[in-house]
Amino acid sequence: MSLKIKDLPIEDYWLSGNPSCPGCPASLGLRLLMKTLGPKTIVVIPACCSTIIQGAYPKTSANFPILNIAFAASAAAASGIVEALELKGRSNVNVVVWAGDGGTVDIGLQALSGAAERNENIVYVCYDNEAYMNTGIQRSGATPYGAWTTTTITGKKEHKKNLPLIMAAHGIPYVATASISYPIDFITKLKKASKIYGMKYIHLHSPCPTGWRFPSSKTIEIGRLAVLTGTWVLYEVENGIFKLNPPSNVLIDRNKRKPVRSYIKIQGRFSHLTEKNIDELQRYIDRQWETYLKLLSIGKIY
Ligand SMILES: Cc1ncc(C[n+]2csc(CCOP(=O)(O)OP(=O)(O)O)c2C)c(N)n1
Ligand SMILES: [Mg+2]
Repeated sequence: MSLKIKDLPIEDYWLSGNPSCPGCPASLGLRLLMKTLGPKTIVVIPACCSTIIQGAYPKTSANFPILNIAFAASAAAASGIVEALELKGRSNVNVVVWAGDGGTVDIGLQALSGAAERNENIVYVCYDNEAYMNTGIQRSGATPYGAWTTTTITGKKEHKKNLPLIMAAHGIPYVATASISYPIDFITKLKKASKIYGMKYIHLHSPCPTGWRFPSSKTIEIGRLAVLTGTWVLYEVENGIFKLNPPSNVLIDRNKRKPVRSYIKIQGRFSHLTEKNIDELQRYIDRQWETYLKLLSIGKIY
């Protein structure tokens, strides 16, 4: 039977009244994560918006243990916690990394790759708001082509780095993509990941009203459009088996995908795009889908 939101406990470990921006996907994601995994969870958070929205010492919005760590070091720090818990014979504690895209696809990548290669028993969640938001909306390796940021004022020239597939190339037991706009899918993947031994990687697409320049009431709508246009694809790679998840599984047929225009037209960060830029973005999405269709046809990719 599939999970429902009402199956989640009433308890909140990520407390209300925290200083996140209205419509913040990081705050929503962390709240869902803690409701799903429960209080026997240690969360490692590198420098990012989530460190700020915890609040200033001695007050905090987090009613669970957090290790705030240097930007590049979260997967290494989590590896250390896992080893210490194993030495103490404590096997019932989830060790989770909750990191932004900058802290994952750029600066934290070597620590993450090392932990993946060692198959450390960690759930690593990257909440991807597609820029370095905390320090003022600078571009990251996860920023999409064409997007305005304060360091790409005429639009980014390069496409987004495909980190979930890079993680799959490590051959780890579980890789999944998720979206803040599909909470049941995210929660189901988190639950599954917490029961698997070894390295688990979940990449959570997280539309940011402040950085993407859209009204704070539209976070969920924009995340849905990312998926329905095929710009963000929901899938899992479980023990090497590649599988598309709903609703991405019905978007195999290109005609069922909405045009990328319907996703970008409501975001200020794309307002300067020319027709040529939009075509380039659409072609990139179509090329990505060709890759996913090939992976689907192979089935077991490692
Ligand atoms: C080595 C190092 N370089 C730069 C910084 C400054 N810094 C802190 S948070 C941050 C941005 C983090 O971006 P991301 O990981 O995407 O998380 P977000 O802020 O978007 O939530 C930067 C550049 C730092 N703390 N340490
Ligand atoms: Mg970010």
